[in-house]
Amino acid sequence: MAVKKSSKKPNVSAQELQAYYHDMLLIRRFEEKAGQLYGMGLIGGFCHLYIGQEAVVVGLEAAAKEGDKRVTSYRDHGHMLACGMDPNGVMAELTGRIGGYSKGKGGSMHMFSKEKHFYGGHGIVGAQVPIGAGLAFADKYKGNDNVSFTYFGDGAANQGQVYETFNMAALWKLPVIFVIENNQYAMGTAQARSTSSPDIFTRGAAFGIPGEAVDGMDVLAVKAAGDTAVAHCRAGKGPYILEVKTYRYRGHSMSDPAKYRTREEVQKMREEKDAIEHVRDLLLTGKHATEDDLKAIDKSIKEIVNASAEFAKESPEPALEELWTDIYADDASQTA
Ligand SMILES: Cc1ncc(C[n+]2csc(CCOP(=O)(O)OP(=O)(O)O)c2C)c(N)n1
Ligand SMILES: [Mg+2]
Repeated sequence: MAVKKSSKKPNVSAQELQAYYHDMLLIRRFEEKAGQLYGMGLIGGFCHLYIGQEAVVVGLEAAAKEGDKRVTSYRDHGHMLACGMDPNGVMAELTGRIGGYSKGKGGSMHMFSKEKHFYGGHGIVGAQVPIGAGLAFADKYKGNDNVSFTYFGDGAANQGQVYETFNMAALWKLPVIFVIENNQYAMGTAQARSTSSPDIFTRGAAFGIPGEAVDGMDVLAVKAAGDTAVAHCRAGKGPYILEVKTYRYRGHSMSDPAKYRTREEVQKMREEKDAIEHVRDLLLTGKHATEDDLKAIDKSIKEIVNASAEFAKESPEPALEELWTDIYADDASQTA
């Protein structure tokens, strides 16, 4: 059983690097806009921003193929955008409008896309972990080689259901990648105050599940680790754990004053470790893009994000009758 700290890096093309830059910046700008709309009172309820963690989901999506599944927690907007869901539909859901992915009835934490194989969006800490194993079970049962990316946090990694899931996933050799997004805090609690051992990636050892720790501020390292994990799962060898070390710049949710850490700590991460700046540097120093190319990417992203905000403001609120729809499934087909 391998438990190691990863330092592999893939060879990537200029196009791939530019795509990572684009996708990470789209998430960041989209979330900044969501933060603004929240401040203006246009988004109600919970809103957990992913800013700072963009390299995790973008690196792993680069290792995915059509038909792979993904499921995550409430900090989910980045995952939706990275797997190709429509920014308009995500933003309109945030503002509670009919044009949103759940017709405005789900909000930030409850969006889904069967087309993109995105299974939420879960507000209960750790609840998505057994669901991720269930998705992997379905693929194994059907006999394809798809994998399930099951994301959860460092805090969720202390939940009992995670270990029940590890047991079943190992026993049945399910193609599930357990992605622990270790952003160092669970709400206001630092990892050292809640977690008995710092190396969460070793937690599968008792079940024979290999794990590795990855620098989550380096999209290339994440992509390389994702490739390893995916190859393991597609080969029928069972589950794999990736502990991706990352950092969130904003509060736990929009209502968090973040008194449990210093401004200097956040500033230092932003200045020294920012994942988007890292790719920007790689693109410029490697002459894979010019300043003008990057400006053009920034401009196109701004247009997408502004359009999504406009769409989200203009889309009507759901009609009252929608209270009674989408409660029970009409079609419980086993073959879909
Ligand atoms: C079962 C359950 N317990 C407690 C909560 C309250 N809660 C919401 S988020 C959170 C912290 C989770 O931290 P982590 O797993 O590290 O994820 P992060 O927010 O850092 O992405 C807690 C305790 C909850 N939603 N569900
Ligand atoms: Mg956390």
